[in-house]
Amino acid sequence: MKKDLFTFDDEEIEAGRLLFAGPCDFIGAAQNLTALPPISLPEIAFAGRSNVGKSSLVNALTGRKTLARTSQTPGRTRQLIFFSLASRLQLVDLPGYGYAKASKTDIKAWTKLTRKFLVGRQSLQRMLLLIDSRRGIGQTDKEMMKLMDDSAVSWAVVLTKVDKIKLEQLQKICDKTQQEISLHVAAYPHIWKTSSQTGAGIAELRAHLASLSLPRADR
Ligand SMILES: Nc1nc2c(ncn2[C@@H]2O[C@H](COP(=O)(O)OP(=O)(O)OP(=O)(O)O)[C@@H](O)[C@H]2O)c(=O)[nH]1
Ligand SMILES: [Mg+2]
Repeated sequence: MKKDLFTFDDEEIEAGRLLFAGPCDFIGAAQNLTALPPISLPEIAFAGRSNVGKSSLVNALTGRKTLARTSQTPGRTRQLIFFSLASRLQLVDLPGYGYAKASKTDIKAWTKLTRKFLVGRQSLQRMLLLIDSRRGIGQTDKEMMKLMDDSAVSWAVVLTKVDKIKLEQLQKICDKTQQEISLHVAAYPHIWKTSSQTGAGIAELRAHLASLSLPRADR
């Protein structure tokens, strides 16, 4: 019998592995709403501050080192980038927010695009809000949470870079994050703890995302 919703048995872990080991195709990049690919598959979007590790997480999940472009320079991903996984699930790498050097015009354009995407994208199953486990939730993350709540989009926190902190620090940040998300109606109750570097938590996140995907065509 399953212990709880967030523990996965071997079969579920394998389903996740299989989905993410399958073909992964670049669908397109959009800088504005008219350039979005048509709605076709259930979608998962990766949001978070610049440099939090969104593109790295997409790469770690799909086991491809260079699928999503990562960089040392914050603010690298400036478009919404779409990938299709075995025609069963679409991943969307969003531009990061909170980049200190971004101009007001850039921030305005980003907020408008993200808001419109959140409100109008019926295929969006879940937003993953990435939080750097060393920094915790900041002001811009809170604004993002509000934006997602207001858009009635279901979202979940993924802590990133857990390889960089000690276990007790991780426990503390989890407790604090749990307190914050309990205030939000649209927040998923579980916090994912991941490292794109060591692979920690990646198999579980794959299993979870597989449960949101379309079933395999050969079933
Ligand atoms: N140690 C460690 N470093 C990581 C991890 N994930 C990402 N990084 C590093 O963090 C930096 C930023 O990672 P990206 O994946 O480009 O971040 P991003 O959120 O896509 O950034 P933007 O596209 O600018 O919004 C890179 O130097 C990565 O190598 C992790 O799990 N562990
Ligand atoms: Mg990126």
